[in-house]
Amino acid sequence: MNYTLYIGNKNYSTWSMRPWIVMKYFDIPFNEKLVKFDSFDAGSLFKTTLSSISKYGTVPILMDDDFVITDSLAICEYLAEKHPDLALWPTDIKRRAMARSLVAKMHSGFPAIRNYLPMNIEAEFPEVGQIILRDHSEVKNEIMLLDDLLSSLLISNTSNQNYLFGDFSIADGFYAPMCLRLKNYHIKTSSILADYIDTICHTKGIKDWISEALKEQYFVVMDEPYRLHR
Ligand SMILES: N[C@@H](CCC(=O)N[C@@H](CS)C(=O)NCC(=O)O)C(=O)O
Repeated sequence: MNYTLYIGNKNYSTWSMRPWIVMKYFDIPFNEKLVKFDSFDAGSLFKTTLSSISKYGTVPILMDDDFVITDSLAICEYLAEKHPDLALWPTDIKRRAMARSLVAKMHSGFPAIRNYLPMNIEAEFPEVGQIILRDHSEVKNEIMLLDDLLSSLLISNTSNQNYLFGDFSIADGFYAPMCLRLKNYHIKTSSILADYIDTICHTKGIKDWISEALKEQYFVVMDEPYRLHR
């Protein structure tokens, strides 16, 4: 087993962040290949670099020797099966089903939060957060649902670990980028969720992703068209 994980810019790429932090948290060794975003046009450097590896044209991509897996969730499921000793999912069957439901919700849901509050780890946007909440009730509604889903799990947690299902799992890996969005746009949450966001920001692996995102010395014009420098 020889893993290589292809990812996008750490500052922006929520999808890349998920398997990366899961692998770091569980000490699964891998080589990292960062393919910088320039644009997502067919002729972009990003797309042409990926085209020799996968037809899907997105990151993350995991290679296990020469076997290619695309999609953050498929990658995490593959890793969970390859490393059954590591409990990447909760060990109890019902809690595992709950964790998978929650991850499925993140994988295909929360479109308004994704659209209006893109992850940008090195920036703080308190005013933008307020304007988005004022003008887009769909964002507000999704944040209320998110808070409700996560805090009801956290409040019933009897473990001494402050993660969604007690010990850190793939579910936390999937919700970590959401925590960083809420933090950077200064979105007010319940105190239970605020504590969880703090735990996430200080979690092994996630701390490294954040500090490496802060060190990236470039910004992406398609993401921040009005920016002049970083
Ligand atoms: N469902 C995919 C989504 C991956 C995805 O959209 N990645 C973005 C970067 S964060 C990408 O590569 N976008 C290129 C494009 O949309 O053409 C996953 O979970 O891996």
